[in-house]
Amino acid sequence: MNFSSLLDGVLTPSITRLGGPPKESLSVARAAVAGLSAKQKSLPAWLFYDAAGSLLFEEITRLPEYYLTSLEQSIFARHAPDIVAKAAGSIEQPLCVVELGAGSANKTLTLLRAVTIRQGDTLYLPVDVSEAALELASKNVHAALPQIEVQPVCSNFTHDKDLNLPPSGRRLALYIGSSIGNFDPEDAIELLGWLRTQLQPGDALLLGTDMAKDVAPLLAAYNDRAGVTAEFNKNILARLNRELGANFALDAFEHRAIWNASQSRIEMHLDSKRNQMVRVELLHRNFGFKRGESIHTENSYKFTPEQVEEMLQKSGYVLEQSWYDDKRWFGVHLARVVDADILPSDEDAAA
Ligand code: AVJ
Repeated sequence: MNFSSLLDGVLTPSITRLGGPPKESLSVARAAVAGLSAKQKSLPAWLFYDAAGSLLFEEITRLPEYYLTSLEQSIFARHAPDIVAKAAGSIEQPLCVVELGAGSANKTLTLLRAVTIRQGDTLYLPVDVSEAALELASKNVHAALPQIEVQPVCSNFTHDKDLNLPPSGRRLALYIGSSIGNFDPEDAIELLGWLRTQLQPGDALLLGTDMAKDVAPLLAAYNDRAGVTAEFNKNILARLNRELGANFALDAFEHRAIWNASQSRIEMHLDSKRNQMVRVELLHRNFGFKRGESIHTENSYKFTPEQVEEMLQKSGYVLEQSWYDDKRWFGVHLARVVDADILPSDEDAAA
């Protein structure tokens, strides 16, 4: 196999890159082999977000059916000053803001504005796997709030060891947009637990979660009438065509989004419309699909307030306050990093 041409990335010097140059295409190849060889075929949801997929997701956030982004934004619009004040607490030190999966940072501007109103300026560290997204984030934040110092960090934060956050001062970590919903419960706790190791007691985490609700609006949000979500879903196959020399016929697969009640999650699948064989040139492999056989591409968990509290507590935080929209469809939760000494031990938990 020869991936060398695909691995040549131009490094942007102003961006801190953790874990060396991206072995992006190697990861894509590995994920494709593993996922397409399994009995229940699957592809990991992070594969959605290449340049085309990121644009499609932006388009999804503007769809009338996709309430998540607009409701979260409405919560920020209404409560940002309160959220920031609670995050800072009684402490006089300025807050520094670190954001996991920052993307273009457009959805963060309301919160950042509230921070600057409170303390004049701030250090903002957007963390993202995509360098293109980080460059956009720097531009967007600089244009809207020039007093903010932006220090982008290019990292796949699910794998990298250390974010190297500034050692002093109180930090506000952001993980918004219900991105946490893409992880199975155990993995979500592992991720938030890792984030906690990057923070200090007293630091704050602001977590956005889509809440459990009637099935109808959930299904509508992932089966939009304009078909953008279907295109977003199929982009995962288009990406394998582009990057791995696969020959997926996009019209031979059908977008399917269903509600899995027992797991409290939306699942997205791509169903093969017929018996077919797909060649993936760079893997030197063929993959057979039966008619109706699915590739499971995403889980999007929906939470009760109790589940949010439990997830945070198991990851080493204490939930301090939640803010909701009027329908309680979306929640924004402020949690505090607790001292390791006061965490319940395994024995306590077992007792
Ligand atoms: C970015 C993970 C929050 O799960 O709703 C949108 C991704 N998938 N439409 C979500 C997504 C289908 C989105 N998250």
